Amino acid sequence: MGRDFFWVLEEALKGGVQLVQLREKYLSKDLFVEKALRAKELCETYGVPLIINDAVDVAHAVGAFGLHVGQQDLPLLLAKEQLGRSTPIGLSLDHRGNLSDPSAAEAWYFGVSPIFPTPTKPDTYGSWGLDGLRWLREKTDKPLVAIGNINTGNASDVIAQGADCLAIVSAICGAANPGITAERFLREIENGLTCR
Ligand code: TZP
Ligand code: MG
Repeated sequence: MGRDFFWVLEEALKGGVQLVQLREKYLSKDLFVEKALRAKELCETYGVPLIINDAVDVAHAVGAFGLHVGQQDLPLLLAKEQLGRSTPIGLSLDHRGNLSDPSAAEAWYFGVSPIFPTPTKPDTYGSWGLDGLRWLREKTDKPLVAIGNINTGNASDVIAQGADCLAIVSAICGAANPGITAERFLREIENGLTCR
């Protein structure tokens, strides 16, 4: 039995999480909107922006800060037309070739997806690894959000190799104390920055 989502979210926010992305692949639009509205309200209490994954209609309905799309989702350029040019949209890059796609030029940030193989999302194209992340860092100045099996043991390396942001599911949501774990991640980010 999972723990209450909003409890985990609030603990993580108290621990210092600075950006939240809500990813719901199996909820109806109505339930997604309901959850997103509550999440947005909670995030706002902590001054944290909410990004909606792969649901332009939900992002629009709740007035989310931004949207995230993957390579298999609604094309970024279409999402941009629907949301308006000022809404930030992030794009997952599955491999090096995605960087030269027209949509990449329009992305606000790149999800580096995944950095390491992860049981949370087994159906990935492959994984970037730290070498791939370094390659990407040299090719673009856009913010790089690393995702995939990031934990407190590898977070500082991922930052040291050029990631600007860490997107974390299991290591925070599955932690006994999500807040303390979020604080630990912030310290690891600091450690990683000193290694650059
Ligand atoms: N996209 C690439 S990896 C991933 C997603 C949604 C899941 C990351 O989850 P975890 O548990 O932090 O490895
Ligand atoms: Mg997707």
